[in-house]
Amino acid sequence: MIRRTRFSQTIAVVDAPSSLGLSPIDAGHQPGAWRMPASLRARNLLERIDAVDGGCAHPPAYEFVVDPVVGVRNGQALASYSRELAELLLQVFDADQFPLILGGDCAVLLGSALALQRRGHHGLVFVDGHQDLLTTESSPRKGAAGMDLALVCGVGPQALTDLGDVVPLFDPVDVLLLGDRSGDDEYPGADVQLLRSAMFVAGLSQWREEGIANVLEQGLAKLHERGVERGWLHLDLDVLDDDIMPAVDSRQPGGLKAHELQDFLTVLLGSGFLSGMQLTIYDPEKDPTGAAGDLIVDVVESAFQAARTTR
Ligand SMILES: [Mn+2]
Repeated sequence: MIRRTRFSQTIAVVDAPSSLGLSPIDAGHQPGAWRMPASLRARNLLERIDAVDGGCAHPPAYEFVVDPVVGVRNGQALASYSRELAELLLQVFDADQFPLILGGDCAVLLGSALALQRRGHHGLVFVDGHQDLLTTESSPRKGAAGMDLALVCGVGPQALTDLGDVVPLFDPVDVLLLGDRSGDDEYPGADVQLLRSAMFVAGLSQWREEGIANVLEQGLAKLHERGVERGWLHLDLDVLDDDIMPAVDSRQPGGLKAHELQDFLTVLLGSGFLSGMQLTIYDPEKDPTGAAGDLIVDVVESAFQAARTTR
């Protein structure tokens, strides 16, 4: 059985308003994911989850051409930004608070992973509608937001894999890859297939067939056997159904219902496993009615509330 403890840590919201990992859809226009932190804060997120302000890691200027040295968009900027975000996160850990990072695109994972590595052996619960296992060879758009999982597991250009004291930042054996509905074929290459084969994988259909509590129990048991007692949650909001979360970079049909994500969050937050978490990819510019942004804050608020009252 999954451990059930009452979530009692102080949450510190950390802004990571970065679109550095995305490619521009409209020429000359920076993708709007960087607007997510301000958009969620304007909905009183901090008050609603009783969080403190953990500050902001401001990204360098967004460039519209692919970094010629790294072969990834904003490659060198991302390397320096990841170090800055990691420093901010380490301050939150030192204060014994629970960081909730508001991205930004999925490449903010590099900063989180770097900070976690400095705090011991951690697992990664990677919840995403995609696998983010693209490489400079397989990615047509050359955006790190499609490569982030490969990068933190050590596959990719050295400028973005060799950020810390040890490579990789996460051992793929310590990764739970959950909720994908894009399929393995989207991520060619023997190197990333090897990574995936080491991971605990449960895509959207398995999540539903087995039930998320069972899936999580198996995944956390695997990590427990390896001596991994703490971990990080990466939550790309594109894991949600396109009908309720169309305000994302890479849309695809289907996905989780809001209550399914909320149940998952409640179980995981109540398990005591998490050292912190991040929310990524919501783009307020693609949410003219504001309904998708409202939904995010509702789900997060309900999940923390339930985890705080779990007995
Ligand atoms: Mn993603």
